[in-house]
Amino acid sequence: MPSNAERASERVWTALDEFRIELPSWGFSNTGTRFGKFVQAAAATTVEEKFCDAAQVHALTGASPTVALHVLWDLPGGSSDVPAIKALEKQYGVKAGSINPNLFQDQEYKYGSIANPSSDIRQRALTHLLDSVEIGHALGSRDLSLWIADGSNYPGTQSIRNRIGWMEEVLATTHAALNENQRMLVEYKPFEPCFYHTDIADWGMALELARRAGPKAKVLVDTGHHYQGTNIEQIVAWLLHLGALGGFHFNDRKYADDDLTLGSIDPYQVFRIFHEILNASPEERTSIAFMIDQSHNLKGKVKAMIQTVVTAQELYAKAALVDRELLAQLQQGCALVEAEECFRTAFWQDVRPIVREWRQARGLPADPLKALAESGYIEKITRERASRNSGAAGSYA
Ligand code: AFD
Ligand code: MN
Ligand code: MN
Repeated sequence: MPSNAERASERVWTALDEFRIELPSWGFSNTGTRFGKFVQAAAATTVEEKFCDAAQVHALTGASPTVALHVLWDLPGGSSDVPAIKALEKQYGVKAGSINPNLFQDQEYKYGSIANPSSDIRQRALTHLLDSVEIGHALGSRDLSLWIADGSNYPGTQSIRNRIGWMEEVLATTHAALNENQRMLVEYKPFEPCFYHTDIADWGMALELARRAGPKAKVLVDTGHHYQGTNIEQIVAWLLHLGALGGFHFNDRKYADDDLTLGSIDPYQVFRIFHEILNASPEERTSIAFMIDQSHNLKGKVKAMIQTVVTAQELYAKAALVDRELLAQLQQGCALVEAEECFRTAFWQDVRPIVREWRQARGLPADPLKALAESGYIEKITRERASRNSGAAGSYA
């Protein structure tokens, strides 16, 4: 009969074996805030360099075999760029993951995209969405990841109600174009870039829009897209219960959508979210997309991405330590302190030794950040890319 410690160790190894988290292509290129951008010499300036960096992160962590693509930035030629992406997949050994349409930066989207009062602009947005569905289909990607930045800045300037109906129409038409292996993930965000109302502002709006679009539409939870104090793990439990959780964009925040490193501000919250996921059935878990959505404005891009994946693995390992059978009994019996101790003791445990052991058993470096430092990869890409990143010339994506 295995001891409790052996059972816990087995849960951690199983969890680490299943854990996958997708990398954002935009996390490797120069980004900034609305106040400016600090250009990094080693930042990726082409989609090939993004694949190269993603492949380095996956090689050192073993947990990131896919990279999310932003259609306008990574496939500026649309579907005609698919062969080039397929060649990069083959060359670097990481695959295209979720496809992210871009309905937030072109001038005609000033008053919105799929919620714009102009039917012509809504049609233009729909065409981009349908092109993105086609790109996803051609690349064999499962998820179309929709972030709609639409909204308004002042009361009375737009009909919130009319905009709902316009979004429903476009999302339903987009859903109808999905093939049997595709899904569309509807992301929500309370504010920014709009500051009075955002058309898809919370999980309830995203849920209802997804439901009305069709059965292949699910909700995407970006951990940075909630007001202060929101109980995100409760939202996760509800979406799991409703079969509506498509996945996550992971990052951390102190104040707003800060896109900080996952777990850097509130690791206990990530642990609680991961506990809800590990408490779900294996079938539910396979349908949940774990994706990083962060901008590393000051940290080195590749180093920050490896730090993020390592942190995610450690927090997932902590959540796996929870003896969920015992916890369920304690919760059922309302043994409050015992249940809390059963739960939080797992969070306090230092899992780095067991994660290092797992890494070595899987042929991975025990310390991915140390391995990166010793690899000379950062020095190499700095030499190769510095001239293209000089001054403000650094590309946004
Ligand atoms: C920004 C948005 C949103 C979106 C991401 C990628 O806030 O999170 O998912 O860009 O387009 O972070
Ligand atoms: Mn996001
Ligand atoms: Mn965001």
